[in-house]
Amino acid sequence: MQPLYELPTNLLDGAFTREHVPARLYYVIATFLRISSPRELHVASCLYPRQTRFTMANAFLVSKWKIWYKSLDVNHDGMISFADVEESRSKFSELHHLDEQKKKQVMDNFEKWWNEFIFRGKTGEISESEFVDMLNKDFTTDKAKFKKSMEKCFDILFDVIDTNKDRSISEDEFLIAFKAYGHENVALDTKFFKAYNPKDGLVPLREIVDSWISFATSEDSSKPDIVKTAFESGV
Ligand SMILES: [Ca+2]
Ligand SMILES: [Ca+2]
Repeated sequence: MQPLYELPTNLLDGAFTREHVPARLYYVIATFLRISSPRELHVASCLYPRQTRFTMANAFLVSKWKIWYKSLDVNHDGMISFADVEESRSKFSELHHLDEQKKKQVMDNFEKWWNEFIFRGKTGEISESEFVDMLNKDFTTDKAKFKKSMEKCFDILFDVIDTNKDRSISEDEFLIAFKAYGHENVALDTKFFKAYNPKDGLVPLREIVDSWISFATSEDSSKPDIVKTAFESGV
């Protein structure tokens, strides 16, 4: 880890005084960490940028978050808002011809999912940059925790999409889900589904969930990304 401010090495064994470091850094470190020796300052200055420096996920991952944002704009008005929640859950219930009890469950589940993973405590509209910033903040703060949260996000989402609960996604379930989310081009949706190489018309739920976790969390552009490829083809 690179320190924010490199102390001259001949100071490391000497006394630490205000003159040795920029005033702002001295203030931050001395006030909040209550340290007095140059060695402690050196350690602290290594930790300091972790908490305060603006870091960003790589361009590959950011480009995928932007694709994800666009894919969630169900009514295609350029913004994510509660109208997208309403439209996706109503369409989903209609297309599956759900009875009243199941429809209510789906309505509640969709809303909970959007609130927890997309709106994240915000109300009203979310712009693309707000969405990317929120994901980036969680990603750069704690990658393992972010991955866990994305695992939960897609486990829940595809558990709802797997309406017959056989832990597989059929072509029908896949197409209805994508139509409900405003992706109405059946030929492209079908091509997307076929990219998972379905066996007997089914793809294991785990495989689809894993592809989305990778889509939302992986910075490795050398690995093919099935979700990114599909959306870039026009899904
Ligand atoms: Ca919208
Ligand atoms: Ca199923």
